[in-house]
Amino acid sequence: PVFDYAPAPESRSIVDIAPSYGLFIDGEFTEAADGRVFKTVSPSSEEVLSEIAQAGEADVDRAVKAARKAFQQWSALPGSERAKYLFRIARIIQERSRELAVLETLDNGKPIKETRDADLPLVAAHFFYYAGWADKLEHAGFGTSPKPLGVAGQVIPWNFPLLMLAWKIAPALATGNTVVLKPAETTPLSALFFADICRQAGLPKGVVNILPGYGDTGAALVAHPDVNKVAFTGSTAVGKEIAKTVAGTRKKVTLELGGKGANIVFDDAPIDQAVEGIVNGIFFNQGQVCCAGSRLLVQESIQDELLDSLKRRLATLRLGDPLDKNTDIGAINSEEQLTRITSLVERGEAEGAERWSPACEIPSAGYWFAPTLFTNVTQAHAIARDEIFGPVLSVLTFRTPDEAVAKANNSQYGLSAGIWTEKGSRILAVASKLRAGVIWSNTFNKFDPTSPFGGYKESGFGREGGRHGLEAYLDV
Ligand code: TXE
Repeated sequence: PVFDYAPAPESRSIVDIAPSYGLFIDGEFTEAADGRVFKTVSPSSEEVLSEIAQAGEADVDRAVKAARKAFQQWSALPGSERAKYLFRIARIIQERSRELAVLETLDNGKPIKETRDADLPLVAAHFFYYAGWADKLEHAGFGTSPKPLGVAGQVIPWNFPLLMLAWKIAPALATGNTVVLKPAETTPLSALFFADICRQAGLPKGVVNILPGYGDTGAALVAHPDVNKVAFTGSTAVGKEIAKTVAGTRKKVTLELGGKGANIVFDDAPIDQAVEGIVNGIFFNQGQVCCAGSRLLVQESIQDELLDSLKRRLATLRLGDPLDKNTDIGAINSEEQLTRITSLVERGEAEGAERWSPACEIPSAGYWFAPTLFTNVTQAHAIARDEIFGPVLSVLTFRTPDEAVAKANNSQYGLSAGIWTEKGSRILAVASKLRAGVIWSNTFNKFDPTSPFGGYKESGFGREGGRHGLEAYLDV
């Protein structure tokens, strides 16, 4: 075979591997060409977790060259061989999921309950799912012989560091592409741990390259002339810049950007279940979720009853140490993000909306924001239009299904929506009129690798996940 499985090195602990973290290029951890480093801190304590090599333009070039070289052989492997590597990676992720969950929680600030029970199982599931496609691409509905694009330049955010990595890397490798990925500057650790997993799985050198750094590193990667495909998840502002950079080149691009999801609750909805869905919709990951249900649209006749139950439920949420398995609300990922949330919330108050939070103790160190509810919100308010990306819910009301649809669609974004009602016919009627890439009914924030995900309008374009997610990495 072109590539033989390298013997798996002994599994090492986070403590052992942390000091050796560098850029991961051509199968090796290495320093940046200009020797630059940056620090990553724990958002819940502000302690420095690690000092990380910071990739510059020369490193981007080196990584793209390594990925180009590896592409020749990786793309020529039979799909069944590529599948073996992906299955192997998926299994190692499962075996090392406790270490990964702790590392992700330390670096991101999200509760261990979430990294352990949501992020990590989904990460492994994505690799298993796309491993299954690797030898069946002829049957994916894209013609008899779809071809990989080449080198994929991928830039990911900090809200689901490993999961976004899995969404990007698993389909790219399954389809025969090679990858250069830039994790977010505040959460590079789990991506580097993943690099170690690639080594452990014996993945051929250069197939996956990881370049920690800031926005300039991402910009250099996107602009590199030998990158064939750009995949980005992040802010709408940066997404637009990237679209400009790739315009006029032959690069393919997918953008997964912001959102302002409407969670629509009709008067016949089971209230307790809806309350759980609302809480999950906006307080999961401290609301730092692109498809968060950040606008609650409640039918006027049940507003009082629903808000009473919601407030009672919010009073039971536990905010604090993300490594405590009973914690519901962890830390905000960075000081910058906390500042953004705070300023939008202040704007909401200044515009006359009514602010409410349950009593809760905020730790003295770290970046924290209490669960927050805004009532008396109108569509003109900034907190009803702009993505807050924090644990802040804006409550609006409606009287008729048509009004609910009109309000839900009155957004520059179109990523997610939720519908709560006992009537199946109403779910179908309302869903068919909503301009949102994912619509949940009687649940929220449910993810599965088999389902495509992506946005309408300024939420981006292209789909990730499912069979559709293969297309972004293929010439068909
Ligand atoms: O995003 P950025 P930020 C939204 C959310 C949040 C806001 C700002 O509303 O409050 O964006 O977050 C890299 N070329 N979302 O500032 O800057 C950057 O290094 C190439 C929604 O963190 O877009 C990081 O790796 N890359 C979202 C990634 O882009 C560039 C998730 C995201 O950072 C770059 C995150 C450039 N010019 C934020 N500038 C979602 N859709 O889930 C930065 N980057």
